[in-house]
Parts: sequence; C-alpha cells; structure tokens
Amino acid sequence: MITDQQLSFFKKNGFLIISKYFNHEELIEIDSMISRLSEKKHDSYVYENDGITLRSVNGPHLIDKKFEQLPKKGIIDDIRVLLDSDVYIHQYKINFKSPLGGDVWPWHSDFYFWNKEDGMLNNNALSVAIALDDITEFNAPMFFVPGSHIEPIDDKNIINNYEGEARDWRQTTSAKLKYELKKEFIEDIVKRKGIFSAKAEKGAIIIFHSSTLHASGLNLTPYSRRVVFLSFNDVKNKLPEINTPRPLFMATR
Ligand SMILES: O=C(O)CCC(=O)C(=O)O
Repeated sequence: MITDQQLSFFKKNGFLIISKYFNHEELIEIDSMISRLSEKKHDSYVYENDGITLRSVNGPHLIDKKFEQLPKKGIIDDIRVLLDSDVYIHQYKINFKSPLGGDVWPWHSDFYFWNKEDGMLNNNALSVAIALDDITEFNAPMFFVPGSHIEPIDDKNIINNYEGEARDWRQTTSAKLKYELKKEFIEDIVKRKGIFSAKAEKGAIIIFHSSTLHASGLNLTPYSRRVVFLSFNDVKNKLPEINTPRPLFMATR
C-alpha cells in the first residue's frame, strides 16, 4: 500500500521507486514468459537499427494471455492512490535494452506522444516500469528530471523528426523518436531542476508520471536491462475517437 510519504514524494518529483515489489518466484515466472515471447514473432516487435536486436515487444498480453496476470492486484490499487482515480491499462510493453546494443531513448514526455498520437486529453496517467534485471549506473538506467511533470511542454520546444512523412507507429518507439525535445529546452530544465538516475534492483518498480521527462542511454555492458512497462490511464480520460489511431498494441481503445 502506498504511504502518505510515497504519495507526496511522487506528487513533488513525478516518480517513485518501490523495491522488492516482485519476489524471486514471480521474477522466475516472468523470465520464462519473456523467453517464450522472444522466440516468437509479431507485428508489434520492434528491432534496433541492426534489424536483429530486439528493442521492444508491444502488447505482450495480446500475444500471450499469461501477461494479463502480471498487473497484480496490488499494483492497480497503488496506482489508483497515485492518480486518485480508477484506472485501465493504456499501454503495455517490454523494453529489452539488450546487452552491448540496446539503443537510446531520447529525452521525452510520454504524455506529449499520447496526446499527439492517441488524442489523450489529460495527463492524469503514469507508467510502472518493472525491473527484471538489476539496473545499475552501467546498463542504461532511465534518467528523470525531478518535478518536470508539472511543467507542460510547449510545441515550440519540439522538433518533429518525421515532418512531411506518412504516419507510422514505429516512429514513436524507435531510437530516432518522432518528437524530439530541443537541446536548449533540455539544457534549461535540467540545469534548473536536476537529474535523477533510476537505479533499482530486479523486482523493484519504478513509477513515473506521464509528463515526467525521461531518457536512457546505450547499453554498453554485457548485462541486459529488461523492463516491463505498464502504463495506466484515468478511466475518465479514455481516448476519444481519432482518425488513423495507432494499433491496439500501442494504445488501448
Ligand atoms: O526503456 C527505456 O529506457 C525508456 C523507455 C521509454 O522512455 C518509453 O518507453 O517511453
């Protein structure tokens, strides 16, 4: 159960780490589910630029029903407290950040993407990153800008890397992300608010608000850094109808 102290930390900083959320047996079970998934192929799989290294599996619950059990009841109860609302899963994915090859996730806010690509209106949403490996300073931990969730991003601070090109959901998940934050913006906000490296032992969960700025670097180590991401949205903030929505494995409708 989320304590008052954790709630106020999350509200102030836009992220929260809770260690030992998943126990040893649960982690072994998740490991074997992920190994089975890695052997399959599906349209929702994303590879790094080399075309062979697995970057992400989107919508694992649509490929293997066992993944539906992963959002344990405890997680949902805790997220309800953090968002002060009933919630549903907006996005579900696994990022592999493979040893000696997992590529970067440039600085971004998830809400900016969810608003532009999926039509999400309000930012009362967050993600839970489940650490399946120890995340150290070496194997590409996520970086957060504490308190950035309360500063909305203006369109003038964004470069669209695919301007004029046909929409493709892969543009929103590759190492060359569709909406790039301008360097001057990052420089200003990081110098004002600081930076936090989200290291965690396997089994921990790292929760971050949909507007918290985050990024991660290359994995230059021989150690994997697999993370399951469960993104929850306020039920009052369900996605409206839009033209050319992203596939269901990228955004639940
Ligand atoms: O896996 C990571 O390091 C970052 C992933 C991320 O930023 C995202 O999926 O929005």
